[in-house]
Amino acid sequence: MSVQQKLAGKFIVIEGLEGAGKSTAIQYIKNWLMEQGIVQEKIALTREPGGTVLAERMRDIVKMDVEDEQLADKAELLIMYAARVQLVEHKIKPALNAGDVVIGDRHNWSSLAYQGGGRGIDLQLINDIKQVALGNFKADFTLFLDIEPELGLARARGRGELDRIERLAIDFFNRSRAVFKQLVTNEKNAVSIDASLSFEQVESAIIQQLDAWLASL
Ligand code: T5A
Repeated sequence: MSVQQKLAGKFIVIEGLEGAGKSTAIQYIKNWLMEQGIVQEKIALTREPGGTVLAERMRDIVKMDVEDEQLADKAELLIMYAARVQLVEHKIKPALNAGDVVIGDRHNWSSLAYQGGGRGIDLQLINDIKQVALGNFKADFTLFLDIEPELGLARARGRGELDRIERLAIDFFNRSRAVFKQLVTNEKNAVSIDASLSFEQVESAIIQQLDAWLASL
């Protein structure tokens, strides 16, 4: 089987805290795919929450500040899954079925980390919601960019104003990070990358991990 055939229909996800460098890493993954002979038209990029017209509206809701009304934690969780179902059903699955490679900027682990670890919602409840919403659908390969929350938030701050979630206390992100770390330990098709390193070092670690994953297919 050719490399292009091996990669066709694969869903690669990048996860991590704010400012870990996910958007930057997506470009590295895209370049690597093109070096493997995947043409640009066969590479689809998604972001969560978002990625469809309705899911982008839901993204606006979770990011917005409303005076005198807090978004309840479980409402936040359900919006994340509503947006995810829209994206998976309308964008990701059709692209994978057409043989495209999809690179996802965040996916299911973000809900476990942020709403589970950060907000303290029972992880089993989240897994149950995931099962109802998406069944067994999951990433083929996950790259977790691991970063100290302080450093990630400093990078995010350098980019502009922090949003409703980014302004939460550092402990929230420490709890989220702990869940990400647990998830990467338990999943065989996932790797952790030290995102505190330089651009060049992160890029070379990502390429090394992608090469190893490709060799395993
Ligand atoms: N959320 C999301 C949930 O709570 N539950 C969920 O289920 C889901 C899906 C989404 C928000 O929603 C939450 C999490 C988030 O709070 P978002 O905008 O998609 O928001 O995600 P963010 O993580 O906030 O996106 P960021 O743009 O902040 O982070 P990235 O993409 O990880 O970082 P990036 O690549 O933009 O880089 C940030 C800055 O750091 C620099 C870059 O140049 C940039 O300026 N940088 C580096 N600097 C030095 N060395 C490196 N190696 C660097 N790599 C990048």
